[in-house]
Amino acid sequence: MSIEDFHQFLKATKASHRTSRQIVLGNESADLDSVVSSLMMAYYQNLASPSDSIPLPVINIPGNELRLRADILFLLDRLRTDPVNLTFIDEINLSDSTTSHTLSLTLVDHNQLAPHQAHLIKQVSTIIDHHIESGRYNQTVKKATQPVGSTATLIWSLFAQNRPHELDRDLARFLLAPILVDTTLLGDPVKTTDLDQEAAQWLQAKAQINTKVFYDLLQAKKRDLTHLTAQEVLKKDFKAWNWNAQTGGISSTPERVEQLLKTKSELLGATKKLAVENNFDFYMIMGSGYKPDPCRDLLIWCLDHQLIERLTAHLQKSAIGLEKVPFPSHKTQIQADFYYFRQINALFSRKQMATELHSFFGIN
Ligand SMILES: [Mn+2]
Repeated sequence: MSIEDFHQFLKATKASHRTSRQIVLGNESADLDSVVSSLMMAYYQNLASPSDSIPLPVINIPGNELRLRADILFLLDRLRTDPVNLTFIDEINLSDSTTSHTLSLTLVDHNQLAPHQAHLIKQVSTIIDHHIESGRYNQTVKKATQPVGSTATLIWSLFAQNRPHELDRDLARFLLAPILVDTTLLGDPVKTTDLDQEAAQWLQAKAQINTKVFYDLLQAKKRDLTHLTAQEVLKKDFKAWNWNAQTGGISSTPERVEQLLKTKSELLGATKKLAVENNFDFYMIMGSGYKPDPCRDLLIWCLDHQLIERLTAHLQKSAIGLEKVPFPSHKTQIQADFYYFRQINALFSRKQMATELHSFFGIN
């Protein structure tokens, strides 16, 4: 089997995307892991059940936002995969009440639907994911969830166990990319598990690639924010949640907020705009960088002063840890309803932060 079969498969999914009822849905941040995993999961389902209708991988962002994800474009290009054969969430209609009951959804790289997709919960039939389970599905939902470094590791495991020969050099590179990026070249002590190591080793043997060079190229693409506006930086890696009584979101950025403010002076305005547009009670920007060691800072927008007091007290006591530090004022002064912190444990990313928020706000 070769990459050409995969390309033919994508072409076929695109040709029938308007009528497809079997959807393989990635998460709304549409990061490298989510995109690779939804494409490869749909491909796997098709190989495993060729007589069923073709599963449609759906990238859970509007098509015009793919250009914000240079690492994904780079990887697709290396595989000679034409983005024109990808299907984005704005190209299909999941909300048509006359037909939505006939949908069958596989959730990839998330197990809780985004707030604006929460009405589709009854259509979820399968979940493959590495986030903490929200546990809101009944037992008929087929689940493969495990707290590994990336969902791509779990997809690899499906292929390795059942269809190892379908992964050629190019598809091995495709699956390897998110595993390397999400585990920081298998060096992140919080995220990397034995299964990630095993997956990477198996894939490396097929991929015939210098993994360090490959990783550095992907990271450089991911971290380059030069040509993006503040709003695009926030939308590049964005997730929202509905909790019991609150709604909120987190944008992750590969630069510290302190650095970003130097080049994107409209950052505070763009943050507030996105928060208001989404009716958020709370919106957090998680900045990350190296100085030279990993470090993170947080910018939080919140209108409710009591809520932010209680929340930050909770986070201060958690394993993540917060320290209130002066706002780095370059040209911009901090505005009312904004709060700025240094994150004490810089190894904890949005995945762990979301877990803390779920326990603080109570899962919906
Ligand atoms: Mn992931």
